[in-house]
Amino acid sequence: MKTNLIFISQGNGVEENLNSIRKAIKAGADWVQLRLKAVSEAEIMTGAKAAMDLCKENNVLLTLNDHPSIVKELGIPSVHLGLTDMPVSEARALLGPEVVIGGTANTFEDIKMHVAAGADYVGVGPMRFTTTKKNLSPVLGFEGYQSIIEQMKSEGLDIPVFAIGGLTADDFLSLSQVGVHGVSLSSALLNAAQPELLIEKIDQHFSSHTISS
Ligand code: TZP
Ligand code: MG
Repeated sequence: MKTNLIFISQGNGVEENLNSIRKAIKAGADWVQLRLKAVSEAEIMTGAKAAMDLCKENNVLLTLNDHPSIVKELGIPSVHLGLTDMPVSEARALLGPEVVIGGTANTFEDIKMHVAAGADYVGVGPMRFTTTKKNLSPVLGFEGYQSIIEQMKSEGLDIPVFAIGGLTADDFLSLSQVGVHGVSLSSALLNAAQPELLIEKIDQHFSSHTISS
C-alpha cells in the first residue's frame, strides 16, 4: 500500500458515492473512504457492503466514515471519526487493535487527544474552503500545517498527518516539505482530466509508510 492518499467518496446517495470510489480505484487509489451523509442507516449498510466487495476485489483499503458499529458488524478494516463522532478511545475499545482508526483534527490539541486515544492517523484540515463538507472547521491554510507540525515535533508527537480540504495538485510540494505525510482529497481527483496523473504526482511528493495499529 502506498498510504499517501485517502480518496474521499462524494455524490448524492449510495450509487454516486460508489461510482466516485470506482473512479478513484481505476485511477490507482489504494485507500478509499466511503463517506455517506444524509442517507439512512440501511443505505449505509448496503453501500458499505458494496464498497467492501469493490475494495476486496481490487486490494484497496476501505475506511468507513462515522460508523464504528457498522465497521464491527461487517468486518471493515478501517473507520474515520470526526470530532463529534464516537471518541477514538471508545472506538478502539469496541474494534480492537487491528482496525485502522483515523481521527479528524483542526488543532494541535485535537491531534494530541487522538494520539492518546490510540488513533493510527489523523486527517488535519481544512486546508481551505470546500463545498464537499458542510460545517467546516476554521480554515488552516498552509501556515496552519506549518505551525501544527512544528508543535508536534517539539512535543515528540508522531502520527501520520493527512492534509484535507480543498486540496489541489499545487499544494503537494509545500505540504510535503512541511512534513505532512499524505493527502485526503475528493474533488481534485473527480474533476481531474487525468486522475491517474494526479495520483502519480502524489506518489512523487509523498513517500509511502505503513499505516497499522
Ligand atoms: N473533511 C474536511 S474537508 C473534507 C472533509 C471530508 C472534504 C474534502 O473534499 P475536497 O473535495 O477534496 O475538498
Ligand atoms: Mg464524521
